Amino acid sequence: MTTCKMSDILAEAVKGAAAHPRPEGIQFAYGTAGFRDKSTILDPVLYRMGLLAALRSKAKKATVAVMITASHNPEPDNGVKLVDPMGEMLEESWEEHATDLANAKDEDIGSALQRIIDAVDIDISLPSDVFVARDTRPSGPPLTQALLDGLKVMGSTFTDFGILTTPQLHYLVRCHNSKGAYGEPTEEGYYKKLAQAFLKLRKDAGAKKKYEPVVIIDGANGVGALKTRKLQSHLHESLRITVCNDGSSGKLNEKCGADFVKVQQKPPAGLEIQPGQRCVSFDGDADRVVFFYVNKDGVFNLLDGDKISTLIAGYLGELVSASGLQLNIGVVQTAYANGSSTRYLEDVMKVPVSCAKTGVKHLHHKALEFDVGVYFEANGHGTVLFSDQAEQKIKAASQDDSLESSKREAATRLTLMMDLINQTVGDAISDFLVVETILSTRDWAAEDWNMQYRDLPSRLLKIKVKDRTAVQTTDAERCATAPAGLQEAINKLVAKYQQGRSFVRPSGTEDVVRVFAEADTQANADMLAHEVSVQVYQLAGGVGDQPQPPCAP
Ligand code: NG1
Ligand code: ZN
Repeated sequence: MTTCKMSDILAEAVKGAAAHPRPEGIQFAYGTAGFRDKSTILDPVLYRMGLLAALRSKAKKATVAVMITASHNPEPDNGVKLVDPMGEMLEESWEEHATDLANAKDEDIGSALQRIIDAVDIDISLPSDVFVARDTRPSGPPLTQALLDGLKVMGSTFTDFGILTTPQLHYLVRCHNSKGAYGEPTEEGYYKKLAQAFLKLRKDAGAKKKYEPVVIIDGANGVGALKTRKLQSHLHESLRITVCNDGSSGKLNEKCGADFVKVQQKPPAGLEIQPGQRCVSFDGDADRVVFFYVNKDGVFNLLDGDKISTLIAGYLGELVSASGLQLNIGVVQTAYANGSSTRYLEDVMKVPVSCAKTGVKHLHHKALEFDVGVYFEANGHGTVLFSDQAEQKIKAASQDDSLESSKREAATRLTLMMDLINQTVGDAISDFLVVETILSTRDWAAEDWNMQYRDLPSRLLKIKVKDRTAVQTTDAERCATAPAGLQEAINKLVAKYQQGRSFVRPSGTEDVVRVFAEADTQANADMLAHEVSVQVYQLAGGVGDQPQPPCAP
């Protein structure tokens, strides 16, 4: 940087805004997934996030990262989120700074930056460094340019990694800031770290009766498909992967991808599936994953985030017991977790379960309370966190020659699982390899995994209202505190149904109120969701036509 005089930098930032003018009348908000909107209006937001990322880097005295993606949203959308030095989501208190800066008028950018500098007490003369990546959306390159313009104005150094999955960028920034302790800070380093752990965990696998090392991946026509192809050469012949929806013809997230499969409860377009064939769907930036198969009667079976966390918690729990280490394992879910999964974890597996608010940062935070914290949203976003102390104990046990070999062996497998798991954030590629490892070790087909517990039928609906903030909640979103009377109405409806459960909350990413219901049969879950929707519509200012009852099957 040629000068570090604050007034010069602020004046440059205002001048630079001329090339990235902010449209009148739009309010942006940094929500659970950063900023997300139609890509055509995001240019000024990206410029400002360049300015902000430089400040964040100065404040943390470390490299931070910026990911340009709208995940599972349709292709014309895009978005941006900041990543903190150890690969965590941006600290919550900075979300407000991001929103303020994004909404400042062009000429007020200087004072908006000044407010942040004063509030956080940032030494502007410090250097800043930012890692940048994007998904495959066509709007990615121009939006990257706007971001880089913001970084350049601040005199920040940066590395533009081009197209990466979201979790790859989280991995890279953590490797870089931990000086390689977390892994080699390159894309190749990511594949090598995962593949080495995966191959070692497979080495002693004996002959299999049920598990077949053959899988079809639905890449959502996005970055996950490209990166899985790169990973494949590192896996040698250990796993035969067919990548479908690889972006060569279809559109990103259109009738495919993890969100489509979870919400529609059906296979994506573009896959030819044999009965029992294990299939995997990634989302548009490859931080979510769900598995599914179609049985011999043609019935679709989904193995979502709840099934994944149950599988992982069960296996890690066995390894911890076998190692003789005293470590507590817990699972973190949201209210969207299927009730059967919570009951199975608590009553059968005897694993403590915590419920967090929607949004991975809330789950991540709660998972830190355990030595080994497994967290997943039902939609397939999740990972496992090992506390520093757990990590040290596990590593020490794996090298302790005085331990019985079975204990040492279990600890060694745990160290390999730690390498295979991307602890920075939910990672479709890493989670996929973790699941494959466990299924192979257990010699399970998808059907065996699915039989652990039977999901309760559920329904997720969305209702448009005048102002979604009219709905407020407490108790990890399971209880509505506003509008008046809504929770009482929900309680009455729920009481009519066997195994009924329902809750409502305002979405953090769309202008809607979400309604969730589950019950003993699909028809009852559908009816309960409908009846609750009508209450939301009537009490919370619904717009458009009143919700219609579900059609009879
Ligand atoms: P909202 O729109 O707040 O429900 C959705 C998902 C979250 C999370 C975020 C971020 C559901 C019901 N909600 O949030 O779990 O993944 O998007 O992408 O799946
Ligand atoms: Zn995603």
